[in-house]
Amino acid sequence: MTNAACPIPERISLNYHLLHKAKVVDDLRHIIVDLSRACKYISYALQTTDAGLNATSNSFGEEQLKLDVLADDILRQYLCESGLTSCYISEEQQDVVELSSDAPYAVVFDPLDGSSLVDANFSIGTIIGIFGSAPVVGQTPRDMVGSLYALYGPRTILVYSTGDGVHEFVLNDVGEFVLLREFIGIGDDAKNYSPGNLRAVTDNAKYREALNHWLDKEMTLRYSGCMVADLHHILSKGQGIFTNVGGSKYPEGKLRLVFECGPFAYLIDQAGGKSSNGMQSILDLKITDIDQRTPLIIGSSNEVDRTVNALSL
Ligand code: FBP
Repeated sequence: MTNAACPIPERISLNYHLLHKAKVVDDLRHIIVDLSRACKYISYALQTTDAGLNATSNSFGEEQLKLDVLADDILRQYLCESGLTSCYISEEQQDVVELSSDAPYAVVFDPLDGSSLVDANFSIGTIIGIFGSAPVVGQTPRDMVGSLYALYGPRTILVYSTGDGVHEFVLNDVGEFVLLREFIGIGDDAKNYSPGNLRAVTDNAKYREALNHWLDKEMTLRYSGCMVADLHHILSKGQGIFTNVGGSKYPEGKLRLVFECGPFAYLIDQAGGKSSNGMQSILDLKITDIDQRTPLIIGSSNEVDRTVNALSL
């Protein structure tokens, strides 16, 4: 709605974009704005809280950093405040957390992806997926109504899609996410590669062959150990391939379907890229368990196809 009283603002806020560009229903706009507020507070916490290990551990037996626990709690607070969340699944919670059964959305998230890197001051992030109904188990990532991530680096970035392109925002000096780029695209061919779970090459000969192909082609290695940063790099450069496939330590690869691979498969697909578990699109994988892992090959579509053939999973 623009008229003399409401001209298009100079800086496009996340709320404005959701209302006037993505044109999503009010409830979806509100929960995304609430989630962006949570990410803003996580960003501030990273800058102001020490990164010491907490005494607790999560359901996967991983030691929880204070910041893991804090990020999880901030997201819970904002989901409760939204009044729009029926339940949520978090990497830091053992089971589905029920909030209000008559609320419209089920939310999945990794509150602090790459948290083991925080003491090295690497960029880390938050990954969030939004389903239009519960239960999440039994659905596929393609059933999501939106996906977003925050990247806590030199600048705090938020990227979202609700099914009409991928759009990037930056947290400004007065604490508002303002539009940086709309309709981010990924080209079909890759020049950069991000090979995760590289320990697997010792017993996965086809992964070693894939790695050798990238080395022989003198492609550019870009890998930080944080999925959010590494996939944001692909979106920022408009090309690249990211992999995390199985070996003896992680037979299905290290990454979880529900709150890591699914939300990124949604975003990368919306940007014109592709994802696969080696046999089919990540988007079409049925969610059978909240902590199921899946091999992930994602990024520029031609390189995904070539790598899937090379791995012939
Ligand atoms: P956490 O969510 O426990 O941090 O693990 C996920 C992750 O850190 C991803 O962000 C990253 O892509 C991957 O693990 C790194 O795996 P690897 O160390 O095997 O390369």
